[in-house]
Amino acid sequence: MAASLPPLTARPAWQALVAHQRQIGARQLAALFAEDPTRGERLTLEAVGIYLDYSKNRITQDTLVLLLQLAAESGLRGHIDAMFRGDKINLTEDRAVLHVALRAPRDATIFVDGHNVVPAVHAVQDKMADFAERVRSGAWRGHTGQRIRNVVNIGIGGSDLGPVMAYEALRYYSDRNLRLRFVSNVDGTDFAEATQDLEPAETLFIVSSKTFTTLETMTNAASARAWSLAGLGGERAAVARHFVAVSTNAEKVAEFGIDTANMFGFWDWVGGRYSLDSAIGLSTMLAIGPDNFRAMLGGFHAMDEHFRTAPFGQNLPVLLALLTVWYANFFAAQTVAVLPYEQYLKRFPAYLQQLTMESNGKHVTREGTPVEVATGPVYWGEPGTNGQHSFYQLIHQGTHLIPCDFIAFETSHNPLGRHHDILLANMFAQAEALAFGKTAAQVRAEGTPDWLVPHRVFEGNRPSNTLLLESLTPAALGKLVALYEHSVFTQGVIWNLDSFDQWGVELGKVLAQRIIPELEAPTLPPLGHDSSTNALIRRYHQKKRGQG
Ligand code: G6Q
Repeated sequence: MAASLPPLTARPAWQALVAHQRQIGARQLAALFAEDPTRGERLTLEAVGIYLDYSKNRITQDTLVLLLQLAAESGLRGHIDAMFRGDKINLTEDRAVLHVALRAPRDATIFVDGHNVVPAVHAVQDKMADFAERVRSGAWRGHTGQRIRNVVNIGIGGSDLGPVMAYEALRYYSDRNLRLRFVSNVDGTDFAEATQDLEPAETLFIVSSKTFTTLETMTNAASARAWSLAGLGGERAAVARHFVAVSTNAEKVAEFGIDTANMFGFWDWVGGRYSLDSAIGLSTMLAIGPDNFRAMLGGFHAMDEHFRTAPFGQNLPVLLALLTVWYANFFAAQTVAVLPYEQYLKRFPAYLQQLTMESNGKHVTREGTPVEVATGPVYWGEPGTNGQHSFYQLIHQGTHLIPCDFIAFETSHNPLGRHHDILLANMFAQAEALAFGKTAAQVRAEGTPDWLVPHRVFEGNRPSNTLLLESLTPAALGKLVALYEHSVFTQGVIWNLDSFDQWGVELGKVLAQRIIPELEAPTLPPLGHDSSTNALIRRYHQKKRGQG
């Protein structure tokens, strides 16, 4: 499919966009709004419960037409169909990419290698629900007969960021009798702090690892097992009551001492960063209960269907993706700020960092040739209004163009006095200030002395999207995550990337495996690294042995 397409920069729409950008790139948002008083209502899209206002982007109707043409010329329709059909679109790992199957309804059929995967997906979900109910009701007891009050998820990367983000996002729906903790870092501090106030007899560990070989997770799991056994009288049988696993690797799970009856499986066609709604979401389900978890999956599915069926001009993920490409490639914007005005979404930017950057941080195309243009931008952000008191300065007056995604909910789960109005007023105000700024004349008219005027000028013309949803329900979270998943997919299609591999994380892992024994050796072995690495290892080793 992709191989028969002309290279990206040779596509007619690309060339037209280059010319178009030269014409309209410097146009001011203020002028665009002045020309068309309906712009703020026209350049919006409402679908599956999400209202997207994209009017504050540096685009005209022609820009949209050309971007949509670029999507068509990039074969987006074919790529979407290929993903939903279960084709092995993760070329470098020869795998299907079917996170959409994880949220497909029971009666759907999705085939991988001639085999319908949907029944197995639902069998795992049912098993998770049964287990979650038992823990939540107190039917599942610890080794000494005590009720489970603490659940610690041990996992990293895709086996951590989704669960922790979803737990924080849906905390309002969580059972407050269960304390959820997340341990990811191999830094012993993470484990020590997460468990320092917990009772082993009341603590259940979920070891979440697709491969069950990840160094950090297996190191933390071993420490957890030792901690658990030490607190429970050292009986090996205790492990079965205090450890469950989420993995695709039954052999390794059994080797660790976890009863495979308490293992929740998934499949190689679920990428780590796309696994939140697989069994990797077990901690989320324990926290919010199976019904809420299923409602979240319903939200994901609603967005999947929207993405699969809506015409591209009315397709939320496609529009978001095309706008990202527009700024990344035609304005050389290197980053995107994601700014949720919702405290419960405090880990959402961190989650998106992995989703976006591990997916599209690539330097070669699917065919292995160097990319011709910049690919995945750096995603970052913090909840508003906190960010306003720190880095917004640079977004407003710095020299970098930083497109922003503002996200908010019309109602709050914690409607406290004036708080929500103040919160939303701030978000609307920030988008307004970014777009329209404040001219020198306006600043002067306020009586500002001349020497201070340049410092107080806001150039404006800084683009943003605003996403408004009604309330941060489980379904809303599912829709929001799927929106970004499919936006990332669409960007990857335009750039002709394999958005589903992550070879860039390998080299460091391999080098660490070589250095670990060097650090652990009682006497320093001969070192064969570069002089900087050698010196660092030598220094650490000497300090550790008290010789420094
Ligand atoms: C995500 C990556 C990566 C992965 C972790 C954990 O897409 O593949 O972040 O999730 O390395 O891997 P395991 O689940 O196998 O421990």
